[in-house]
Amino acid sequence: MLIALIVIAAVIVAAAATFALVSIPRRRGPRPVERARPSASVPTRPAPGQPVEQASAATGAEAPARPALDVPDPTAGRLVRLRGRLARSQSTVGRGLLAVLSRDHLDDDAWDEIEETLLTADMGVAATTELVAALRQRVAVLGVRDPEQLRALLRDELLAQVGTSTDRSLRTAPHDGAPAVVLVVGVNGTGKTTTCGKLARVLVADGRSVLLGAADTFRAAAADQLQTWGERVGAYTVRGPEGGDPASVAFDAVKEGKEMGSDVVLIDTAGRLHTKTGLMDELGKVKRVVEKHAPLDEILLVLDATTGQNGLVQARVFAEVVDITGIVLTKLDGTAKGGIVVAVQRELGVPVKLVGLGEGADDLAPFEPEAFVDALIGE
Ligand SMILES: Nc1nc2c(ncn2[C@@H]2O[C@H](COP(=O)(O)OP(=O)(O)OP(=O)(O)O)[C@@H](O)[C@H]2O)c(=O)[nH]1
Ligand SMILES: [Mg+2]
Repeated sequence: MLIALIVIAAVIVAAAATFALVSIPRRRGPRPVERARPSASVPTRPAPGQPVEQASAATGAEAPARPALDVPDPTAGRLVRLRGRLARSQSTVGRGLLAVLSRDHLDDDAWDEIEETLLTADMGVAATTELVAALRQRVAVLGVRDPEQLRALLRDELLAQVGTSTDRSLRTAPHDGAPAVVLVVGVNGTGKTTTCGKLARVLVADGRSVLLGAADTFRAAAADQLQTWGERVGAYTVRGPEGGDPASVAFDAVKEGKEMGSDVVLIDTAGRLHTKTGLMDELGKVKRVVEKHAPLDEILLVLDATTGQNGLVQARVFAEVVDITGIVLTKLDGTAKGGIVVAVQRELGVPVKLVGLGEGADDLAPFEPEAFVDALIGE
């Protein structure tokens, strides 16, 4: 009996041990380390034409569940849709001007008030003087007193100052088998990284493939910020080690963009004070190094519209170091000084190509003079 019990117990122990061996997974070696964010200047990248999600799966790493890609708003007519954001400019500039213009007598004081309103809106002395002289003459010659006609004349003169025939298109079409290269520059906090992110969305909405270059190597957070924007629309980000050479990241980004067959390479740079020569020299170097691949297609200067005249000083210095091809005026939603559009174009002889009208992902609009002036004076 005892022997039978011992045999049964032995069988049970053996069965339990076998079960444990089969059901408990064996670990070979240490637990795998979570895949670190790439820190080399050229991280593993998707193959040409391969979407970013597939590329990370192909690396063999456990790909984290990616949220579905955003579908950015279409870009056509964005400024019309966002015109409400210019409400502060509208109430001070547009309504102010129309209120004076519809007085019974337009005497010298009234014209002085009109001038004052335009100057307060940061339009600048030269443009204001021109506009007031032209408007005054037309009102006198035509003897216009009807508010609707006065409004039409004001619209005409504002449009003449903003410029309707300027080419404001962004050169973002690939050419000679290589991507278009866009460099984004400006002082600290003007909205460069946000603009790169929003612009990537604009380009994706228009059917282009985009690669981002995080040439702001001062802070790791800057590259993270850009990469987050990119991931939302499937744009791959080339980044470098913190404190690394921004010119080499920019160079690598263009090289990667060529190899991946991207349409556009969009390079974000660190904010730099226009008064610090070392930083401005560094920017010149970024430009020269990228141009070893090919000339830059666009150099966009990002200006914060709320900084007024100081923005013009920055614009002047940046234009001396790199050849600015377009201006992005950000934060126009937070200011009554919409006239800065006119002043900065006059200052640089370069068109405003994009305007930032809020912190939302699609609050960046291609600049359209008619929509802008209509928003300014109210329809
Ligand atoms: N209201 C408003 N805020 C904006 C706009 N564009 C950018 N911002 C905000 O401005 C702040 C600075 O934006 P960033 O893109 O980080 O600026 P940056 O130029 O890259 O800054 P640095 O890299 O530090 O020089 C953020 O809080 C943005 O959300 C805009 O058009 N309207
Ligand atoms: Mg930035």
